[in-house]
Amino acid sequence: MELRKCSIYLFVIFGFMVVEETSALETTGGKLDEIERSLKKVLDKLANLESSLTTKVDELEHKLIAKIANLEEKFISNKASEAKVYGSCRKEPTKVSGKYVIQIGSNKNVSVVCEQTAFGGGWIVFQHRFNGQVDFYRNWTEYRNGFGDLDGEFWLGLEYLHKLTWARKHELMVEVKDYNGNYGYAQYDEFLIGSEEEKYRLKIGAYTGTAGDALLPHQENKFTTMDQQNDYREDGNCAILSHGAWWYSSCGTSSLNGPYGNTSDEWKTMSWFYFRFNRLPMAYTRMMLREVN
Ligand SMILES: [Ca+2]
Repeated sequence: MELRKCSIYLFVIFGFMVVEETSALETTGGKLDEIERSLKKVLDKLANLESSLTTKVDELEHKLIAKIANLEEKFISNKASEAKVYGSCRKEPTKVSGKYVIQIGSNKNVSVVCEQTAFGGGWIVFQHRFNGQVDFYRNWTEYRNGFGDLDGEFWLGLEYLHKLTWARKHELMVEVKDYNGNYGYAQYDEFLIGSEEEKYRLKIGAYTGTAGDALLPHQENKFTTMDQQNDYREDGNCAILSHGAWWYSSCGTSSLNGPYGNTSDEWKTMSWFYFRFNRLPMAYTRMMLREVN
């Protein structure tokens, strides 16, 4: 009897425990459900974030690629414009007169002044005088290599004239203006300068213009400087007699590298005889060459 009672008690106690345990489990299950829902919400949010981040990253990537392509293009075009050096003022596409770098001879880049508008443009200026600030009484080496200031008065150099005119056919333009403001020009349809061995011999074509053909008596003459006499005068050096440097004959009808200044001493002038049939000085001279097609 006692044992039976005991068994009942135990059974009841066990029953209680089972009930309690089940309800606890039920509570835990609810919580788990809640946690699961929260987790799902978090995961959903993460998925949203991931997709919007992916979109943003894609957008940025596209922008970056476009920027890099743009920069690359700019860099290439800058490099191309920097590297683009033409063989003459005529080939230079910019039609503004001024200083340019052109290629003369085998890959030599030289700064020159281009006249890009007067007489149709495309002219390389090789002599320019207008204020007397540069001394033109110079030796052979200086006339060969050039001297002066491209922003002012200058002589480009015989070696460049030789290289240019031997590579391609050129024409010549000479401009003069006297101290009364009278202006004239002389154009020659061919201009060819020999090598240094040939003493930079002058060859000119047919003349047209308003200044007179004062180079005609200098046709085929060699260049003469104070230290290198290649003229035909027997009693002296025309470069020294004229204080200049030119394709002197004996000594001839022009000397545009003579001394600058308004003087009545006909031997000491920048002269162009056939302009006014005298050797009176010029206040302005400009000599230019242009390649011919
Ligand atoms: Ca002589």
